[in-house]
Amino acid sequence: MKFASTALAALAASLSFAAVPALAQGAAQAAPAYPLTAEGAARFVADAEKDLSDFSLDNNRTNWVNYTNITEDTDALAAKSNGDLTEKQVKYAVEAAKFAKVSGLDADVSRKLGILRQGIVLPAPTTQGAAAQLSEITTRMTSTYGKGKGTLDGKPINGSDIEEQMGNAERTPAQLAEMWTSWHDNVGKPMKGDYVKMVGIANEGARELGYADVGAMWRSGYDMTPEQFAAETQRLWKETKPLYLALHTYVRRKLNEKYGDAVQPRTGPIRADLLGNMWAQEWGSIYPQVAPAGAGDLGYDVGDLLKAQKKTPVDMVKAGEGFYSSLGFDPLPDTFWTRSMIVKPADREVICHASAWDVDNKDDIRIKMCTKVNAEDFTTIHHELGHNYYQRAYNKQPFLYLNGANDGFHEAIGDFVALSITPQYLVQIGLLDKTKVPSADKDTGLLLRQAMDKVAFLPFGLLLDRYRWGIFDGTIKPADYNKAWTKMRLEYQGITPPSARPDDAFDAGAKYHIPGNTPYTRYFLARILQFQFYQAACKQAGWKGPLHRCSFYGNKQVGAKLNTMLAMGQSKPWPEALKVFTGSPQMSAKPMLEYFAPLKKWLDEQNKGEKSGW
Ligand code: X8Z
Ligand code: ZN
Repeated sequence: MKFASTALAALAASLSFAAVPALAQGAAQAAPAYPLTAEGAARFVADAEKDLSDFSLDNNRTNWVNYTNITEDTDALAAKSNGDLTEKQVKYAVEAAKFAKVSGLDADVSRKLGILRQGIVLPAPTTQGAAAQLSEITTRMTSTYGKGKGTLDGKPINGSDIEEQMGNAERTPAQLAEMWTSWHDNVGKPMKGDYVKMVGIANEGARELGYADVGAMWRSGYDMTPEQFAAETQRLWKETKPLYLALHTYVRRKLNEKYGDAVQPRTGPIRADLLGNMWAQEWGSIYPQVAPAGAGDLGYDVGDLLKAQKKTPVDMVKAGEGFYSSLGFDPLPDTFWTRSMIVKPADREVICHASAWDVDNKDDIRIKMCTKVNAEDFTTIHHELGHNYYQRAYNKQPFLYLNGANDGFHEAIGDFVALSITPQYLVQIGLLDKTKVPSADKDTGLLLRQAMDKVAFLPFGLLLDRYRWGIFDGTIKPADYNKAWTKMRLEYQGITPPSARPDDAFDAGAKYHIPGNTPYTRYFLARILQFQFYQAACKQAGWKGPLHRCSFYGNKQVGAKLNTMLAMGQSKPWPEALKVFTGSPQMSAKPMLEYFAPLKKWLDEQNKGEKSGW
């Protein structure tokens, strides 16, 4: 299964988390009749689990080949395999529903029935040919995204290069606007027709399975009711929103000082293309432009350190592996190094958006990235490896439990580890000279640098699915797709496109997870959870200083405890897994707020007299 990005399927396990759609028919032999008894349910679950498990190896390989070499042929093969998977998944979901009222079910059988019913990312109706049609559409969308180009100075530029250039401080506002607009026009707009069709088919599939729509299905995967889950996300956002607003106000003022009123007014929303990232989801690459004089000069940038030592992408992955090894995890298998795609191949089209795979659900773990030597990708490597080590830790679980405690956990592990990339840690691994460790008076700068990525992301992490929930439940109609997107980007993030957008655009489609159909609330949850994990690990390690200076590098006890949580996979409700590592079964924003508390105080002082909000 892949965890990446794309979406798919869901079922738990295996398949990729990525975008691919699900499966289907294939095993079209007449299903054996299972009596509606506890024993019948147990037999049904065992057979379904075995069939899905057997199918997954071939499906994973097919998707890997497609994602790392996009051609008409690999598209066709992937569409076929994923269509077959969807059919299978739907068949089992329908069957699983029949056992809903059976009493005396074994606890694992009951949990697995729930996973079979709920775990399809994009269900197709059982109508002949529907799964195949859905799969063709989703394959076309992901491959279109993978091959997408924008322009810079009128010349075509591919996805991973344009992402890098959006964070390049030397680009002018005109160049940033050109890249932003061309990417949204070229990549998003052409897929709108397919997206509308996809929503119709998948919603029909969800209704056949007894859900109101696909969004309701997505909200049902959290060991609580969909309503409770939506309320949880709202609670966490309410708690963290003041911190986001403070950051927004401060960054807007700095951009106004840099660019002047004509480009970035002092009040109102921030121009989306000025924030160093195509989607304005993380702002860390413009840190030097907003750093306060004195306290903001950290004296180093991880990307510059890597470049100065001529580190390669493979070196960066080795450094990531080194962190996990220091916690006591086994080294990556040799096949990781021979089978992963670590840099963008020059001779073919690929999906550059980073992902992590476990092709055989055992130890054939791999990453797929178009790595650039910079700070952002150094963090992303730790993120992807977090998926791989999680996959390996739970590989003894039965197939339907081969997954994170919830999807936010899967996204949080690598990020939590990367929070330990402190200056002192960089010294330990020989990247930073020990005389260059920023002194305590640079704490504000260190925290601001982190907030530019972690805090800035929160509203984006939330709005992507709230937008799709609206599309799936029909509140947002196709004619309003773009207006609604721009409105929500304003409402949540306080950002605005560099120029007015045409009504028939589909700007959301220019973000990988939309064509990829990867549910996105997982990343919002992960931003919160990673600070819970980090605070717990630092406590376990006996850390006494300011939280953000803590690195648990080399701590085998932390590693052992982490492994206990990871090895559970999806076998128990997520609050139990959370409790194993943190001692508490509740998601809480408190650790994140504590981490950033000194920064919040500083931002509030800086923002005196400024108008907050937009
Ligand atoms: O998609 C990803 C990972 C793969 S699971 C690279 N992330 C989100 C994104 O890029 O939009 C990580 C952070 C948020
Ligand atoms: Zn991820």
